[in-house]
This record gives sequence, structure tokens and C-alpha cells, in this order.
Amino acid sequence: SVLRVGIIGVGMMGADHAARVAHRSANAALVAIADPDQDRAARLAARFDGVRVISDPMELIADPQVDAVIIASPGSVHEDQVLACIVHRKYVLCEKPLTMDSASSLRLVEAEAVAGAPLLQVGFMRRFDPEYAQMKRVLDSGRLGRTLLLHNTHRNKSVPNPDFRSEMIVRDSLVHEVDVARFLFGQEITSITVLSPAPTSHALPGVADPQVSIFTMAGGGMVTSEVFCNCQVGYEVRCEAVAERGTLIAGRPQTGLYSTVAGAEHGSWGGEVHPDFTTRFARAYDLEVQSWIDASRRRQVVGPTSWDGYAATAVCTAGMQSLATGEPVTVDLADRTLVGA
Ligand code: ISE
Repeated sequence: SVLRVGIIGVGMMGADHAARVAHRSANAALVAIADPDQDRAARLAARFDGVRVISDPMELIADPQVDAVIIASPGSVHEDQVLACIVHRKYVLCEKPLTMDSASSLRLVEAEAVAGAPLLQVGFMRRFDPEYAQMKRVLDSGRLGRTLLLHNTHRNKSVPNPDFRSEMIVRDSLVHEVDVARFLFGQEITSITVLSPAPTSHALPGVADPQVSIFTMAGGGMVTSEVFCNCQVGYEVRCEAVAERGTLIAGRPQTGLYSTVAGAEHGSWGGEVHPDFTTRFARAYDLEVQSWIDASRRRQVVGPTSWDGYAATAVCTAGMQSLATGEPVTVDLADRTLVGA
């Protein structure tokens, strides 16, 4: 039977997922959406057949006609919404960050363990990007020897939202690099340092942008990440892995001299720089959502788990502390066996 999907939050990401579920996925139907902005929800619903607008997200989760839920609301309301999905035994794909801090994410890991079956996939779509996925396979094959380092670049053209301050760059943007590091190394992060170089004049006053972060992995490897949210050019995400006998780069521009300049639409390199994540990771999101649909129909969770969401939030919680001093902060992680994850 077709998986009947409801979506909570239809801003940029939720609206993108709505079109994906309705038009580009097999064995799924978009049946309901909820958003605090009723007009926005009604306008979006009108673009599809048979999609109901339900004003209360909790009602959408409880609705017997909704089999599974995508949560694309702001991180601050994720905890209650994911908890409701667990209570109603609904499969749920929750966008990152899982929650705002480590303690609330841990509560979700525990609630899922008590429910007795995994229900939650966290929206770390990079794991589904064909190049990142291939990088993982090559590193795991051992052909290049042990993985030593990762160098990540993560740039956004701009962040118009005035709430997007230094902490949010850690919690909402750097969190992807946190998951990439845990995914590619297959290890936890033990400490994080967040450095604040002199900021760009395009950042709001007092906002540390760009930021440079250093993670230490449980096995002693290291990860450096530049996150730059007002780079003026476009969306650029790259990862270089350094192993004992070789290197790999995901997200490399295809050919020739690469040069970007602010002012043109999205910069240029003889080709186009992506305007934002919806185009750069379109394929990753398609694969992520289809995999979630397929797994939910089999009553399974196969992507990043509640533990992955919690571990990433725990690293970002430590990262937000480090932001204040620039000193390394040890990541405080629960004992996985004790929480049943
Ligand atoms: C956004 O929420 C994302 O997830 C993007 O991938 C990231 O580049 C951006 O900085 C975040 O705001």
C-alpha cells in the first residue's frame, strides 16, 4: 500500500519535500500539511491533488489517515513533534537539528527506546549524496589505509533571517559537518573547538561569520570545517578526506580554473555555482526521502538514527560553548548501551 505522508512546516525545505513526495517519489502520497502560516499552507496545498491543510501539527500526527510524517518546522518545536510521532507510532523523518540541545535530544532517544522500535530518521541528507556515499564506501574498503583528516568547506550565499546568529551557525549549519565526520570516520567526536576569525562585513553586527571548527575523533583523527554563511556567492559544500595512501574530494567543481565573484547571480566558474541547498543536494534529498518511504513501508528505519541526531546535537552543544572562548570543549555523550540505542 502507498505510504500516506503528512508534512509539518512548509517553509523552503518543507515545500521542497512536498513536491518531492507528491511528484518524485514511488509508493507515497502527500495527504496533509500543517504550518503556523495558514495562507502559506493553503497556497501550497492548492498545488497538489487531495492534500488537506490541518492547522494543528499534533492533529496531523494523530490523524489515522496519515501513516508517516516529515517534520520540517524550526528546531525549537521538534522535540514535542517527534515525541508525538513516537507516541502515535508514526514513522518520522525529522529535519536537522534534531532538537536545540543535547538533553532534549537524549530524551527522544530514550522515548524511542521505551517505545520498543525505531521510528525516527534524522534529515542528514549528505549521507545520501552520491559523492559522499561513494567516499564512505572507498574509506571503508580500506584501500587508502586509515582515514587521518577531513577538511570541509560549507558556504551559503547569505542568511536573510536575523535570528541566524553565531550559535545558529553552529547548530544549524555546522551540524551537517558534525554528521559527515561521524559518518565518514564511523566514530564519535570527543572534542570541538570553534574559532571566530575577523568577521565579514556582510554579517550582522556581533555575528561570528565565517567560523573555523576543529573536531577530534575518538580514534585521534581530526576534522577542520569552514562554515561561512554570508559568502555572497552561492552554495558551496566540499569535503576532502586524507587517508594514509590517498585523498578523496566530494563536491569539487568539474573543470578548469575556479573563480567566484560577488555580484553576478550566484558567482561563476564558466558554469554555475548552486544558489542554495535545494539544488546542490536535490539528488541527495530525493534518495533520502525515497529510502525513508521504502523503509517505513517495511516498518524499518535505515538512515541516520535518533542516536545520530542526539550525538550531533551533543557536539553542537559543546560547540556553542567553545564559541564563547575559542577553547576546546569535551563532548559529553551518554553511554549508548544504557539508553538502549
Ligand atoms: C540550512 O538549514 C541547511 O541545512 C543548509 O544545508 C545549510 O547550508 C544552511 O546553513 C542551513 O541554514
